[in-house]
Order: sequence, then C-alpha cells, then structure tokens
Amino acid sequence: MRAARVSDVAVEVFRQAWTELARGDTGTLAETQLEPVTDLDSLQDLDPDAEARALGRTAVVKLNGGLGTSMGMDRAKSLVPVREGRSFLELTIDQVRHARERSGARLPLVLMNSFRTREDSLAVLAEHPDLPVDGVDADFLQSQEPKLLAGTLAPVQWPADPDLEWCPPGHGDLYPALLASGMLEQLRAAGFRYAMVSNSDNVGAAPSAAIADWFARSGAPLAMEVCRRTAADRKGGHLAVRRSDGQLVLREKAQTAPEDADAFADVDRHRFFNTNTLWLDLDQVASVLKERGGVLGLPLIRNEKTVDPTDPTSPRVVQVETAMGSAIEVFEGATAIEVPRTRFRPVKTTDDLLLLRSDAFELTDDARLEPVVDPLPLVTLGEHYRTLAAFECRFPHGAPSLREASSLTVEGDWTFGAGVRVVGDALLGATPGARPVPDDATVGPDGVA
Ligand code: UPG
Repeated sequence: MRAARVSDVAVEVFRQAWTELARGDTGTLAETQLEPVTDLDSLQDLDPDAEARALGRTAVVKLNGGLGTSMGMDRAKSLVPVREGRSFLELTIDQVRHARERSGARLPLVLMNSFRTREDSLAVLAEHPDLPVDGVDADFLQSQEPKLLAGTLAPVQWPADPDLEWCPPGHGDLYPALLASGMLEQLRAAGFRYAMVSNSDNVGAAPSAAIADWFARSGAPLAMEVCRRTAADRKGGHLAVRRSDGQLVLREKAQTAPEDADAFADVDRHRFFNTNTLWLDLDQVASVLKERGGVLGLPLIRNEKTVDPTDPTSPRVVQVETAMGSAIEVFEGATAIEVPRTRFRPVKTTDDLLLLRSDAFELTDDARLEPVVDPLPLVTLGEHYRTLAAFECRFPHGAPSLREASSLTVEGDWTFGAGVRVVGDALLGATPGARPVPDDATVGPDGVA
C-alpha cells in the first residue's frame, strides 16, 4: 500500500470512524426524536446595505477537494468552464474581487483541496496576482484515508494504481483539516474572525455583507444557509430540531429509517434543506476543536464503491465520509438562515451545466448567474451525455437557446448544431445511432422542426 502523510488529528478521526463502522452503527435520526423547523430568519428581511464591518473580518473558503465523479471527471469540478470560457473557480475569483471593490473588505479566498485537486487549482489562482492576502495561504490540504475492503474492513491493496487505495474523507474533514493544517490559526492571526464556506460548484454563494453582519450579531458558532424545499428536493438532507434539547440537526436520507421515509419526504413538514454554505465563527470553532482534540464525532456516511471507480469488476470497498453540514448538531447554539434559490446553483450533473451555460441565465456584472426565466426549464439529458467529455462533444457550439423552453428531454444520441432554439416541452427521441440537430433548427414537442 502507498504510504501517505496524515496528521495525528486525522488518524484519530479515522480510528473513531472505523470503530463505529465495525460496530455497525447507523447514525439514524428517528422522526419521533425530531420537531420540524418552522421559523427562521430570512435574508429577504435583512438590510441589503448592511455595514461591511463583519465582511471585513470574513474569509471565503471553497470546498474544492471532490472530483467531478458524477460527471465522469478525474479532476476538480471547479475547473469546468461555465460561462464565457470562465470556470467555477474563475467566477468565484471575480465574485470575490467584486465584493472587495464594493465593500473594501480584504476577503481572502482559500481553497480546501485534496491531493488530487491541488496542483491544477493552484495553477489557476497563480494567474491572478492581485488575489493573495498578506499572511493567508491560498489553500490548505484535506486529509486522505484508506479505502476499506467491504468484507473485512481492512485497507485495500491495489498495486495496479496505489493512488486508488486512498480517498478524501468527505467535506466533514473541513474541521480537522482546518485545525491540523494550521489554517485556522493562520486566519485568526491575520485578523479574520469568520469564514463563509461553500461548495466550489455553487456559483450562487457569493460573499454577502448582509449575511456576514447578521451572523456576527447572532453570536452563533455556526450558521447554515438553507432554502425552502420543493417536491424536487425530496432527496436532499433537511433541517430539524432535536426534541431532547432544541438543537438544530441535519437529517440526510442515509440517516432515515425505512418507516420514516414518508416523513423525510414531506416537504411541508420539513421545509428547509441544506445548501452547504456555512458561516463559522473561527474563535468558537477553534475552542470546540481544541477541547475535543479535533474530533467532532460527525455522523458517518458509508459509501460502497469499487476500488477503481472505472472498473466495476475491481474489489468492493467502503469509503467512510462525513458531511460538513452535520456539524450543526455539534456546535451548541448553531443557527440557520433562509436564503433565496439564487444563492444555490449547484452543478451535480451535465443537465445542470447545460442550463447554466444557456441563455436561461445571464452573467451579472458581479459574476453571479441570474435566471432570466421563471420557472427554469427542466433539462433531462440521457445516458449519452452523462460524462463531461461526452457532453462537450455533443454541444460543440455551446448550449442551445433554452429561454422559450419549458423542458428539454433528450433520449437519443443527438449532436447540436450552432444557433439551435428549444421551445415548449421539447423532446428528441431515441435514435438507432448518432444524429445531428442542424444549425439554426428549432426543437419542440415533435423533435426537430
Ligand atoms: N468535497 C471536498 N472534499 C471531499 C468531498 C467533497 O472538498 O472529500 C467538496 C466538493 O468538491 C464540492 C463539495 O464538497 O465542492 C460538495 O460535495 P458534493 O459531493 O457536490 O455534495 P454532497 O456531499 O452530495 O451534498 C452537500 C451536502 C448536502 C447539500 C448539498 C448541496 O452534504 O447536505 O444538500 O451539498 O449541494
């Protein structure tokens, strides 16, 4: 097995997780233990011209350790071009720059990288010499942990590619990695009291003076940005109140017992889901982490995969992960704020990417992507478009116009020409082989017109 350098804190976190896994702990949260969350502060009620004092003490942290595996990628998803040739990471850089100009805040941009994403991402940051802030590094590295054989929970051996014996431990690693890397102390020593942490593919999570001001006034150690759930969000984790002590908790689908499946999916009862944008008070986080030796004991997520994700016949392994948002149950007094959907624009699939690249969105001067139609069309691309590479080949001229579409469903293998317009509930049916959508064609309910 390839040796890896891992901090003492990370070893301890992994040791405890392994013990729980071996005991078969499930970390289920029963509906009977929970109350719904009914009343939250809302960004809409805050003063949009809030003072920028708290933002001036805030660092922007992007979770950048994951590979875009859901889109068949083996590098950081944040490097995918989204608009006008600019990647998620470049849009983030522009957002930070704009917020600095508007507010005068120093706003360092710090990436949490994994060993697989570091080099490429730092190369992009290096192209922006105005970006670094004195005394703050551009990134810190998250830990890595052994993949475990599904039968025995022993570390897997994979001499064909020893790098594949290791994986990142999920974004819940943020806390031990902030501590072990020294980034937590570095930020505090440079005068930063708060951090806004978000997914690197969420271009909606721009720096906000109003939320920073609200968070500083709340005195809470941690706040989660949540959105109102709709029927389409039934799968995502939801916020709830723990009956025993009134603490906010996050319940993910994996933590729901089968008999509670209906309650979990009830978006009128459990009305808010986690956008995975968190605000942290670094002083309070530091004191809790130090008290607990860096081990927060976050609920485990057990992921079963094959050691080589591209080879379904390779041995089955377990990857133990934790989620950053589940720390809401650990920090006493943690809170949440309701934000509009504009702060949540995730790209989990090529369907999401096509929509963001299309004229259904406009790039604003401050590098946010705003929808120009309501509701947005529902895009469902079939299996031919699942990986980023396959998707790019089939849209060589960029996205078609989706402004006049209610939905676009593509069942067959269609390659789009230039200037294509999609209207109404458009359908491109199954095809025996590859088919073109000609330049300047209109696609509607009856296919290509
Ligand atoms: N990431 C890391 N390190 C890891 C794993 C992931 O930095 O070890 C990053 C990844 O690059 C991405 C972010 O974390 O930027 C989120 O990861 P992703 O796999 O895209 O999201 P999920 O873990 O599926 O879901 C998270 C929350 C969930 C929330 C959702 C919103 O756990 O509660 O609803 O984000 O998109």
